[in-house]
Amino acid sequence: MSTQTIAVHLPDGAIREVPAGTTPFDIANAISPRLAAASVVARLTPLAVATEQSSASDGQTTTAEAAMYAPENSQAPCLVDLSTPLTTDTRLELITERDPEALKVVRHSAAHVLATAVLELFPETKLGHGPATDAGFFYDFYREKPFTPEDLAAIEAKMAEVVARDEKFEHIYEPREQALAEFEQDGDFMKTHFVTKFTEPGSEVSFYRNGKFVDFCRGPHVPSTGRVKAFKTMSISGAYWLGDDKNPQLQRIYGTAFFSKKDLDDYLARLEDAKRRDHRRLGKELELFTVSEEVGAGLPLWLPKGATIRRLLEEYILDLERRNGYEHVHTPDLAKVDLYIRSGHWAHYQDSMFPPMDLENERMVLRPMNCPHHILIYESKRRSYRELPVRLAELGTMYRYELSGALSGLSRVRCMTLNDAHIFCTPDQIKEEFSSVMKLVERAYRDLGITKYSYRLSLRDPANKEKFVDNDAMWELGERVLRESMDSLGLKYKEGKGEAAFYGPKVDIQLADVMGHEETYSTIQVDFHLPNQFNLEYTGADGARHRPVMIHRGVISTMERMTSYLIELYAGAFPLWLAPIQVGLVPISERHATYAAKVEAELRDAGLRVETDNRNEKMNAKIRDFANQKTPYILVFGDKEEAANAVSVRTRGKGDQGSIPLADFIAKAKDLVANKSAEL
Ligand code: TSB
Ligand code: ZN
Repeated sequence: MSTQTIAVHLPDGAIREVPAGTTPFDIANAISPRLAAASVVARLTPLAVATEQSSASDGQTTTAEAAMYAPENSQAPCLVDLSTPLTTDTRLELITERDPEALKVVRHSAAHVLATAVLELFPETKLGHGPATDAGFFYDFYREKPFTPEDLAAIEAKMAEVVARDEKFEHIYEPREQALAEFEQDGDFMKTHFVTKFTEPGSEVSFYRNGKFVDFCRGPHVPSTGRVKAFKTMSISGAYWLGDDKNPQLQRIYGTAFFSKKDLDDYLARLEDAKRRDHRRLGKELELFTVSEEVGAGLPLWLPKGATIRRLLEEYILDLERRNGYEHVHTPDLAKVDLYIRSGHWAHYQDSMFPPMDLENERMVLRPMNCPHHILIYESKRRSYRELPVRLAELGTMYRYELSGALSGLSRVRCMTLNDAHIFCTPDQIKEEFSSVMKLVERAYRDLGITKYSYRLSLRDPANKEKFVDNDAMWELGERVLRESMDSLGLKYKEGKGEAAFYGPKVDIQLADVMGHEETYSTIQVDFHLPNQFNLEYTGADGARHRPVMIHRGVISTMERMTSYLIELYAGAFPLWLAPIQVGLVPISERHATYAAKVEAELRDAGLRVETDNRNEKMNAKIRDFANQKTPYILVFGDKEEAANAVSVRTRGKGDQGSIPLADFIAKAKDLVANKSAEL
């Protein structure tokens, strides 16, 4: 061990001079044993070799560890084991359970614990790789016999033993050629592949050992298996080795891990909740939509009840727009390729478009966006400044070639109808228009019952010239306008680099599902590009020709995506105004069919959506079926109700409310619908 001294800079500004070889754990322990026990890993930022300190101490000895955590004089921070000997001057941060990166380390260590358990129970298994993921971890295994659910339970129990043994994670090195020879001899084809691919000939290869288990791995890891405190195996799925169906089929075991049992339990509860709300499952159960292999992936078919919800959304938003100065137009779903060459879609957005159709003497393409069509409507006559802003809106259907792996129920589809509008205005009008769109969004969210959302300022990635129009001045201006607009409304936002539209920056409104996964719903976009491409003009007060600015905006997103959100938000139990069937009628016996017809007619007349269950079934079975469909009101009636012109009301979530006059029920229901009430 060298007697050389190195300087370790701590986050509070303190500098500790310690002998080279001291570990982050030693330093934590010297500060306080409690800190040492709470630390999971350490973050090192090697100090520049060129700084006075490091050249003075000549702290450039490159050991294998140093090469791992400081490749080629890199000053990028990196995570290392608490047991890593420090060899150069460095900044050091001890990472405790509060740091989200620490969770990744725990999960990666949990993957090693999983592999340890699998090899102890099924020694013939060959190992693939086992990384941490956003939701936990997995490990890929090759074994001829598939793992059964009982095997999975046994593996989880064995993992608990490995954790209880509290084996140290030791970082070790082996010459590459020796490691390869051993893997090859054992038939470890996947490890052989990884070592060959990811390490250099002649190098020392990094491994981690806990107990008898050794894995090719760069780390870092928690100090010992005992630190994997709360974990669970989740599922098994199949995947071909290297994604090639000619290769052996692997079994991927998924698991998750947290710092505490409570965190794990919370996560599992959220997962259950997500399953209960899953719009794809509810879409089937409540007969809202279906997908057919014969039509194709990402092209859902709306069943009558789903189509009702969609129509209600459409009517709602068209009306809101009409009252806010929008003019509705209709334009076709396709156009000539040339239109998109001119707009820039062809150059920047082609990957998301379906390929063109070559016809007799023209090339047509399904539109991926509605903007060019609306631009041509703007252009269809001379425009004066007095008409601006011109707000052209349409429930515009568009087609995007989304990757098949990204498709999901109604939330990500390939044929979608957007609540779209393009506002053509003067530069002076941008902020005011921006603010009115924001107000529309807030109003719509209030009516739909959406309360949790966040704002994202979506910017271009200046390095990506393929995806974004190349015009620095234009991007800077758009970005400034959006920042100023958000600031003047006092709205906080995060930034998303590379999330802009190809023609300009946008403010996106993000909604998260139960698992915290975010998607963009509403969007407001500032565009100086398309008005230029199409030489758009208006006559100013000065009589001269000026160029308008475009604002692209969608208030309630696509009908598909918004419906998926509402299904999950309400777990299928829609507020009265959105429920496909608002009232279910249950005549107690056949004798009451005439009264049923009368009740149904009156409710329909009042604009309510009704269904009568005239089957020859028990009353309770009929009630149960309506309840399973999450019908807001179930009205039951027999002789007594008929004689009194009344109905017995069962309210969703509240149960039997007793008998009331039919007219009173109708008045109440109409009122709740008119107010878009969340309560029944
Ligand atoms: C707002 N030209 C603009 C428009 O004028 C535009 O198309 N913007 S967009 O590309 O951001 O799409 C608008 C919205 O459509 C998105 O914010 C998102 O909510 C929704 N959307 C996008 N792709 C899909 C998809 N594959 N499935 C369902 N909805 C989608
Ligand atoms: Zn647009």
